[in-house]
Amino acid sequence: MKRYNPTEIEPKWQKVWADEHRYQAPDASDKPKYYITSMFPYPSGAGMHAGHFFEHSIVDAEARFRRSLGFNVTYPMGWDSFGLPAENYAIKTGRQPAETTKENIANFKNQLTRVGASIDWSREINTANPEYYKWTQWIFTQLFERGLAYQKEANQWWCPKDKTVLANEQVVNGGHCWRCDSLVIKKPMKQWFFKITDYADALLEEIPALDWPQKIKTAQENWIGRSEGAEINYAIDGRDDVITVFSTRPDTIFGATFIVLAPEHPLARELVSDETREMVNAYIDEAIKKSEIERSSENKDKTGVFTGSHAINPASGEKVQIWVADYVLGGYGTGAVMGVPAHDERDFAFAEAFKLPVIEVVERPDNSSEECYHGEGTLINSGSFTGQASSDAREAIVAWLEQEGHGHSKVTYKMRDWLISRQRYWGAPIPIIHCPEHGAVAVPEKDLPVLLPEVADFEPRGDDNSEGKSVLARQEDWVSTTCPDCGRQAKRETDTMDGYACSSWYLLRYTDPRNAEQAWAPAKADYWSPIDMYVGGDHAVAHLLYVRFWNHVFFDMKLVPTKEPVKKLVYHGLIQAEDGRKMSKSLGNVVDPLEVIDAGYGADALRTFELFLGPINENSNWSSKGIAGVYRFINRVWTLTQEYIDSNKQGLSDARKLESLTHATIKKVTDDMYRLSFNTAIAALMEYVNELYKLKTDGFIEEWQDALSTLVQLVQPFAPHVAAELWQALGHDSALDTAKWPMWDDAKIVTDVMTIVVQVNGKVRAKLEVSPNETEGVIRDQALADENVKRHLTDEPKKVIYIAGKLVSIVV
Ligand code: ANZ
Repeated sequence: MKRYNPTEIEPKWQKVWADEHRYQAPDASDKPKYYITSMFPYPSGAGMHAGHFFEHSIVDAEARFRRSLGFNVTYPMGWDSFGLPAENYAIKTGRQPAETTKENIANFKNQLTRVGASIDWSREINTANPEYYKWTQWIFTQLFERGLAYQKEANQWWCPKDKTVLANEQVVNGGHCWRCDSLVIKKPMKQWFFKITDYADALLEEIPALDWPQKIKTAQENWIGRSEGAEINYAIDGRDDVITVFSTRPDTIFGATFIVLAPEHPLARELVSDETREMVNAYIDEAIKKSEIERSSENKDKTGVFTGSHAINPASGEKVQIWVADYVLGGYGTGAVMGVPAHDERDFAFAEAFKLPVIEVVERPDNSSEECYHGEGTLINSGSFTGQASSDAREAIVAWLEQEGHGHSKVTYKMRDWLISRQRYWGAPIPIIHCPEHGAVAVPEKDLPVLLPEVADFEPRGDDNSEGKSVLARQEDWVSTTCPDCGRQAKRETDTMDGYACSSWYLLRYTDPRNAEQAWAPAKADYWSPIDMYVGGDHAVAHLLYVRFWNHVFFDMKLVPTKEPVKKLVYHGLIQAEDGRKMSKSLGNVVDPLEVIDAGYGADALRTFELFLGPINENSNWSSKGIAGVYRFINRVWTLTQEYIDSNKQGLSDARKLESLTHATIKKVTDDMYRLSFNTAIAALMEYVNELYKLKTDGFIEEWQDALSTLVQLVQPFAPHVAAELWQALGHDSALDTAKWPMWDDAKIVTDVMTIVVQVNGKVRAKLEVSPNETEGVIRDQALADENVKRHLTDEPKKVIYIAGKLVSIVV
């Protein structure tokens, strides 16, 4: 008998698949399409570790499953190669990013090939390739023409070490750079932004209908952070101008006893008197250095300074003090608030600290003991509005303010416009030319791409260049150009685009990756969009929001068929090291997948093992024992099949039982596959193999051909190489990839009953009669639904343990 030798069969099948372009999907087919991929990697120097392979094991199992269900499946792959990580890696190794990126890609590609992923390589893309970034630039110009890309001077987070501007989400751990952990500072600079706020409502509206994990949908909602309220003008005592505040509780206006300006507020330094000037300026200088997270932390002691000026509460007519305090943020609302200490906790803490008056204006319920009641109730101390319910008064007060010219209703968003420009080398140059006559002019399509020049020295050096521009500013020949409108001497924009721009449309480029005339042909996007399943395991809130934003814009441009780009999103857990910690080079606990494969386990065992570890959305730990166990399982599949092939098929095993077992397994595995419950599908296959070994003692018969062919088909999504080999060995001429997923027939599943005892806290409370093929979930549900069991469930069950075929034990 032939021995199982993955080292021999895996490269053989990988070659067949590559030579025959087996996984190349046509752009038209009478089959329904299925577009699946994972969030594309940035090709780092470290390569992928076994944890990264988890993602591809998931995507590939699903891709192979869908293929055999009869879908036209594409599983494309590409490289997110522009951006800081690649550039920093190149700087660290003292080499050109173009060169190191190329090497890293080759390494990643080899790894993915060795794991047997059924990738449609005809669609491979690389965001740092001019053929690709030409279109990233083109999209920029389209956004620019639509007023969705603009430049403005803004205080930006600046990392003094990486010498680049950072977006809010790249400032972490209370004011540190996400890449190098240096303390970041604020610096005023002219920056490019995409106007994502124009799409805030549209993006919010579509969230409920998305087939995405709730956790991620909530994160998107919070990021957008829609607040309904009002802008209210407070006249400044002794001046002609006003302070506009944003409040979500205009109904509490009679309780507004002070005004607070953010340190960044343009009036903060102006409303001072000779006595307060020095203190206010010193306070502001300190405050603007702090991070927003630090400033808005709930339990931080409130700090602030009185400006010396007063404002008039438009409702009560009372004079109130104007303060500057860092708990009010410059970039949110209007950067000014009305302080209502009786009903807002932050204002309450502030009033306590500085002995400011507190006026209750919403009646609190009798049982409320909070110092500061922030709920709804009947208005008190509120002039003619006294006696109204606060929720009704909200509208009435805004209507009154509007009538009197003191304010209007207003919707505000937490989300800011997307800061896109980077002062770094390794990115797509922003396709703009600055003309002394015409200002910022988009580079015409015929002149795209604006090639990133090759430069010997690409290290950022903020010091020789006080404005903190990218190294492109040093390439004088490149910078100097002519205006596309008037032909006069002009200068190129020297900022590059944030890597998020490249990754915001790659899913569409996969639909038409070689198009030299267009970013993609709308007809191809019509066929493939939206993506049916998108798999990721990172905190991808920003990425997912940007992908959605661009797709909404493309929808408005009639370039894509749907507003939303991603139908189903799957979020997977991490495979951690054997020690339970995250795999990381610095901890020395990284498992190299190629080493595992080369050690003789093979890719099939590696993939199957990773999916067997647990539910895909949970974290699990690597286990060297575990992989040995899974290897044994695959070996048993091999041996059983080879023994059957070598046998005379004249045995006496029970054909009916064999068929029943097979059909029950198809049913269970198919159901699990649809639910992406790969670990239970693999467990069912192991169980099936155990049962087959028992039956085998009576000797093989011809009917085993079907049973083993089915086994091989069901194993294929997890262990495609051994499956392909055994499929051929079983005498099938056609490729396993094109074979139809097996169907079960309920009539063929023998339903003798088994009795399951149900215990509650150790006492027998029921006996269930169930089919031996019944799934665990159904048996548990039946146990919990039993009338007598329910009577003894005094509380929510703490634990429900199922011992297969015997017992359900409920602990309350
Ligand atoms: C008066 C008031 C009374 C408020 C009350 C709340 C409760 P969200 O839900 O986050 O939008 N606010 C407005 N602008 C601010 C800024 N730049 N920095 C810090 N706080 C700011 O919260 C809106 C509320 O947060 C606004 O409503 C304002 O306080 C405060 F019983 O106004 B409120």
